[in-house]
Amino acid sequence: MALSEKIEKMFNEQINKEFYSAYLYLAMASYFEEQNLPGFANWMRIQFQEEEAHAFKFFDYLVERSGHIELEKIEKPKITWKNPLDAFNDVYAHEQFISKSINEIFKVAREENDYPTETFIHWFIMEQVEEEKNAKEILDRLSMIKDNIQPLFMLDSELAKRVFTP
Ligand code: OFO
Repeated sequence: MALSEKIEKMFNEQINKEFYSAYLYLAMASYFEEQNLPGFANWMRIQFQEEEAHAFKFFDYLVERSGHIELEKIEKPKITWKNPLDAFNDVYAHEQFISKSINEIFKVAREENDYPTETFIHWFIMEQVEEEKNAKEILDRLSMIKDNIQPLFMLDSELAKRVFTP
């Protein structure tokens, strides 16, 4: 079964969105480095790697289904934030946006009876549950921390332990 033009277009757009996500988190990594919060920066660097891996999953699927890949320009991300809370508000909002985009692919795959695509996208649906949960947990903790330096540094040390698990 050939991939429909609609699905092919959505996958190409999703590759771009995943690379944009990677770029956004890399921008946040540099912001946190400048704030002397290396743990937060580490968390963002790992997030960058995860997003790149996501983009490649879509890329490889297009290759497997003999789809045409068209790489578009990656938008320049925002480069500064008011504080860590502001940055994580953006992370959470961005992940919600990505979840909507993934769900839309699932919906179209269903409408088109494209079972392989529907199956492929299951992994991403659950990954987005994880992505939103991770962002929300840190966001909630930052909301409680407010301007208290000590707990902020404690959270920074925790985030320094994150490792990349593809
Ligand atoms: Fe690719 O999950 Fe975040 O954006």
